[in-house]
Amino acid sequence: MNLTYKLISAHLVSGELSPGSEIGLKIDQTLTQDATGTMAYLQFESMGCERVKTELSVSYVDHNTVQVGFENADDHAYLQSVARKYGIVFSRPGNGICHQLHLERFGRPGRTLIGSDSHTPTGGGIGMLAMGAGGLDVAVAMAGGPYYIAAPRVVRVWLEGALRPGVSAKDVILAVLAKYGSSGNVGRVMEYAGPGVASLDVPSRATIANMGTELGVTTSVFPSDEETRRFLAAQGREDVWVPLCADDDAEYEETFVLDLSRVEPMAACPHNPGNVATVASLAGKRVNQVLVGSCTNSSYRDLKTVALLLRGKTIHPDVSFGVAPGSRQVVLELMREGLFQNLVEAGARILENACGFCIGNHQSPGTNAVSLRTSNRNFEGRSGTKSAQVYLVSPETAVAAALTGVVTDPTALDAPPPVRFPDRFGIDDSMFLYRETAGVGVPGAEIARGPNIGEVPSGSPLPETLDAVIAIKVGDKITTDHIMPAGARLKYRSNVPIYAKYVFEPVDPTFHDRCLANKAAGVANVIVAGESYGQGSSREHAALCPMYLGVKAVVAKSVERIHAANLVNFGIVPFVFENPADADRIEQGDAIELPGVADAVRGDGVATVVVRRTGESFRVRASLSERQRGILLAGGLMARR
Ligand code: MIC
Ligand code: SF4
Repeated sequence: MNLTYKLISAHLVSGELSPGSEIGLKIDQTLTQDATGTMAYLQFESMGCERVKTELSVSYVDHNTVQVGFENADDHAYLQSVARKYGIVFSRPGNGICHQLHLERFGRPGRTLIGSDSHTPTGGGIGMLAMGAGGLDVAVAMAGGPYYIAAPRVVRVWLEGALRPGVSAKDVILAVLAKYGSSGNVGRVMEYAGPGVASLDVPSRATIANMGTELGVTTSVFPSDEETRRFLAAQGREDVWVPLCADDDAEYEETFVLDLSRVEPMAACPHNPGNVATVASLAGKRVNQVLVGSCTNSSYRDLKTVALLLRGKTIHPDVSFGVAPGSRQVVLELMREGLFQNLVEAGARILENACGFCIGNHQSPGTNAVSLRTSNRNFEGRSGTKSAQVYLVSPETAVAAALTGVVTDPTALDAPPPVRFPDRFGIDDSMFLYRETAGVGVPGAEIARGPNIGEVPSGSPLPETLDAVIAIKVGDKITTDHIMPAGARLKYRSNVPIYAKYVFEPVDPTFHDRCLANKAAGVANVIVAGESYGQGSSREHAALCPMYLGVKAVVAKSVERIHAANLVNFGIVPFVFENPADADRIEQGDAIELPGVADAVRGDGVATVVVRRTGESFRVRASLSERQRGILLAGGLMARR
């Protein structure tokens, strides 16, 4: 058996482990972050549980920490009070980024973890089966319910050799992205194996697993070995270590052999993480901004590398250079070693231990600026500046550009000294609250509900025949950042009627008004899209807010995994064209009818779309499990409960 199937088998509660069929998994741990967490906990509250039923649930505050206006602080207070009441550990704002912190302090090899954030697979770096999910699915898991996925096909990435100085884990995952692309990998798991694994420390493995998300896979998994034990021991948690690996004769869908010694510094070019080129091919391009941080590259390993490379140097005068550490532990350790000073002395702008720039919350680049970032997503406009050109690079490439002012291959500069890890990090968990009441809670404790905390809307049953208008028609690779922008709009996450005003804002700001007019006229809204609809974030608001606007179906060429699950949870049928060329037979504004749509959902998922303008019709299909059919007919999971 491969490692992925071993982890699944140990947690299987329903279904058959054959690729593509729906399986239910017991979930040991959950995590939430604030931007998706408020909705997840409102949903959890409505489930009437006295406390969480998982082994461990942690609520992190790392996304909305800029706090312009009262909304974010109200959300934080709500989250803190919910954590106390229901037995959830609460990570205070300033403690760090959820995935980095979870890896350091709570992750356990062999356990399942779901998180209301798409980069939850970071935990795969220590042999967890860790997956991103919508907030409602996390709420269900906290209430003791299983998490459902399609049993995956497993790709083996066989690593040989070792990385050259100046080349690091980010370059490895970009090389994997260059091979597999950022779409077409739904239903896969990437499992890393081979002699090269031992040469990668845990933070490097976590970087690779983290950005596996950009491939669109369900998760990525590394074995748990001596290196994992060393990492956990340095965290004072050696007791949770178990060895895990695939059997020698394990089966895979395919094997991709990657010789680490041949990996070159890579960059993902604007505006997609799958748009990969070598750094050497971009050398000489002028750079305006360099930012180090995000859950991909903000570990002790990464920031120490940056600090060592910057020792005694000064940032180029035309470059704005910022560093957002992944956790307080990283900062404290670098301070103890006298290295944090290197960053400040070099002229770095020290940013909060949080997502910050990665989610476009601040540090938006100037008009047409070139920004090199160590984060994982460079979708158009995500930085807050539509005309900006964002490149995703390793910390080594980031420093090279920050010092020279132009894109520079770091292997052409002085080699960075190897990073030595402490045998034991200075452990200070004081910014994690309620560990003593974890799993127990304080029943009866009061919940802090400021005016920004809205209600969770619930959907209406699917009608027998759907009378609808194509409210919008979009192209390929539409991300959840297009559908439901974050950045400056993030603070409305807890208030659906307000946040819904911004659905499709970057594509067509009139979408909201059109939808509400159709809804008022008793006509449903349908979204038509191309390949890989709903790439990127796990944010369920990209389904919840459209539901609020009366969207009942999406018809796309393909839909990404987490988004498809979120659509079902909120009563929106995720159809795909039987014949993708039919997308040309339908236009925005077309009135359409789907006769017998509820019967189709009850049955084989195949429905007919009749286009009133032309009188033509074509077929669409939704691949649904029995469970999903029930949810859709009821109008969503909340409507059914
Ligand atoms: C992101 O990187 O896009 C986010 C913000 O972390 C999202 C979650 C969200 O939208 O709150 C994610 O990746 O799931
Ligand atoms: Fe935060 Fe960026 Fe990671 Fe999302 S990708 S969790 S915004 S650091």
